Amino acid sequence: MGKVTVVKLGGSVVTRKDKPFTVDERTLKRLCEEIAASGKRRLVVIHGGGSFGHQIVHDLRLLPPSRSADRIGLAKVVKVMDDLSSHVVNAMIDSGLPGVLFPTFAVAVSRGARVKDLFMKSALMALEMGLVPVMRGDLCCDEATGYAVVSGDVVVEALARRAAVEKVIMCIDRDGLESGGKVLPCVRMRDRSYEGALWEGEAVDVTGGMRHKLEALRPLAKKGTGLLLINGRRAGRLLAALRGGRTVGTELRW
Ligand code: IP8
Repeated sequence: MGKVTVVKLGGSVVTRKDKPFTVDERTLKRLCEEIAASGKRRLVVIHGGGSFGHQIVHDLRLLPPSRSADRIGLAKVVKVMDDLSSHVVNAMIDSGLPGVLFPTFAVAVSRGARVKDLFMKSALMALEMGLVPVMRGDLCCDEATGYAVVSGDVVVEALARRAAVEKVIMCIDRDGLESGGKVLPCVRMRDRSYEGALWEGEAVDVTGGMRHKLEALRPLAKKGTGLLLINGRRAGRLLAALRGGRTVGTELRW
């Protein structure tokens, strides 16, 4: 089985942070078209929660997890993420990408917000059939806390533990990690020397922002998986990254 490329569509890229529960249709369409134009098909697409998931978890005060949390509230989180996933899958199909959804809630169990079990057989078979599995950050049943909000980056790492992933391209709403106003082309993860380049986002983020993202990806850097942060809001960068060409962004190495 050939190696897989993972594209993470950050929630801050595919939704509008100024408008809760609103998809950035134009950006989503363009990103899907860039994926389609790259010709890559051994792909898994993972999207974040953006102004859908983060907003509802925040509004309904579902974190930290509580045994007595309103069950309708929990169901609403999955429903809202289903809505966002459905936009992603529609945009993929419209661009000629055979996206099929594997909702994380249905295929994963977490323990302390880390993925413990991930049922991958159907997604891997779908990949072999030439389909493009779509997963996401999501609410999960959690062995320690009843439920947890698992970020898409944690799903990326869990997936890479179970499938041969050669490259992860993370589309965020910045050019990469920066120092002194300049994008850092490469950052070493071994000693967390990137800490000074992190920022606090302005949008509601219930899964811990950039710090949490990078922490989730550290084991992949250690394994030697190619990791690239690029700006999904700039046209052409995802396409260049998928083609393996040079583009503005930050490579994460061990
Ligand atoms: O945006 C969060 O996923 P992320 C998922 O990848 C929810 O951190 C439901 C907020």
